[in-house]
Amino acid sequence: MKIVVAGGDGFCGWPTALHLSDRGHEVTIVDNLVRRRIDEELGSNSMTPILPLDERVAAWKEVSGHDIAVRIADLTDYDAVTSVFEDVRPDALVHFAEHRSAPYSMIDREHAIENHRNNVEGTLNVLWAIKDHAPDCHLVKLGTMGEYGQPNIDIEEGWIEIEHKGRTDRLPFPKQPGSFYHLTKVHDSDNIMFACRIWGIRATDLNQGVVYGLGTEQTDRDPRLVNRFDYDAVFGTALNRFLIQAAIGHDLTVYGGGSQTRGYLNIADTVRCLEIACENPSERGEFRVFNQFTESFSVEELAEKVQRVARAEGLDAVIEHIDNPRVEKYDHYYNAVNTHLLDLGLEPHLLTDEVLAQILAVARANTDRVRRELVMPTVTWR
Ligand code: NAD
Ligand code: USQ
Repeated sequence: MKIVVAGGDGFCGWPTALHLSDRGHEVTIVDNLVRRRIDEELGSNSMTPILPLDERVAAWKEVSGHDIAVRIADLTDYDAVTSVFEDVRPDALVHFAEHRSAPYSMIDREHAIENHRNNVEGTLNVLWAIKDHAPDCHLVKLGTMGEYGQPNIDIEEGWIEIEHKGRTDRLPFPKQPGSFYHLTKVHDSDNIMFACRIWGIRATDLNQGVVYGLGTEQTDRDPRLVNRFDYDAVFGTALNRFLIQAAIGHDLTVYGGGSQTRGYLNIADTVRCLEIACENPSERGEFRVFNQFTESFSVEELAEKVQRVARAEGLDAVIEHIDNPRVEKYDHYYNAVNTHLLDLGLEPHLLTDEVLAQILAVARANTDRVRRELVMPTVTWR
């Protein structure tokens, strides 16, 4: 298949582009490199030294023999988006190309608006371009489990059957997101669902949980293919941060009570989920939702797992409960359905001590690159 990977220079997009290319798909990466510019804005960096995009792609060609085309383009530039569709004529567009950090969206009014502009406008452009230039193209869009929030009922995959005053309907599952970033995903989902209904577009919304790890079968083939590994308090995510904190001798930063529970998955499963979604397209007019995570944990459980594995290697890994910079629920019910991807063949990489030890080893090999002043959170929700 001809597949565009928008956001293909990012943490999920780069290994997905390699994985799809390795499986024989004709891959084009579209990225405006804004994530690298945000590193400059925040004074942050990937813990792993990542090469410029053109050099990464050249290294992949050398290692695998496969070409990946690159278009430096911004999804909020409609002319650029339409020219991608006209030139590539993709069967599927995998859409990772958004600002993805909840704290980044909560820095101030300007960042909240920029998050909405970038994410909602970019996705609207993609929808209009599919309608006008590639009506059969399957949009595979990254949403997030955080769209649902933490309701006191089971979380279904996008839709829920409701009986109300003697009548029933299949309705979009209620959304209670926890940041302005997560809200952009809700707006995207609504826009995509509407476009499917009125224009007959085919789309899959992948409500992904928090991704951990960094390596996949493809990125591990050569050091030049290494994935980015965020550890700072703005872009770093819980489990990866705990592992890096253990590696540098920093206390593990559990926010507040620690009972906040989320769905998680290994980056090795992210790339496989994207392959499954692309190779099993939704029908024309269908807005399909998959909950893309494999296991659920509280942040306290994650910190305890990291502590156990780190202590076995002689590291301190003290768990510290710090004031929660966010506004979020503790001790909440959490039970989300995730059967669609499993039914289509996903075989999860589960969070074992061995997996944790492998990620910790990469973190320990790169401690000299960590800027310790970026580890404690500074952005608050209040
Ligand atoms: P990332 O920030 O590492 O990568 C995003 C990429 O998109 C970057 O390379 C960036 O330069 C590019 N981009 C952003 N806006 C763009 C635009 N307007 N035009 C072109 N390129 C643009 O993020 P990630 O962790 O790889 O996440 C990818 C997607 O998956 C996001 O949509 C995110 O919301 C979603 N997601 C991520 C996680 C996670 O834990 N990382 C979990 C659930 C969902
Ligand atoms: N947390 C800590 N300590 C830390 C960092 C986070 O306790 O040092 C807690 C947070 O308070 C939260 C949980 O860990 O309760 C998850 O936070 P996170 O920063 O790991 O992830 P989140 O902000 O939810 O965002 C990440 C990605 C985002 C994606 C989302 C999936 O950055 O792109 O959409 O995971 S989900 O959580 O399912 O919405």
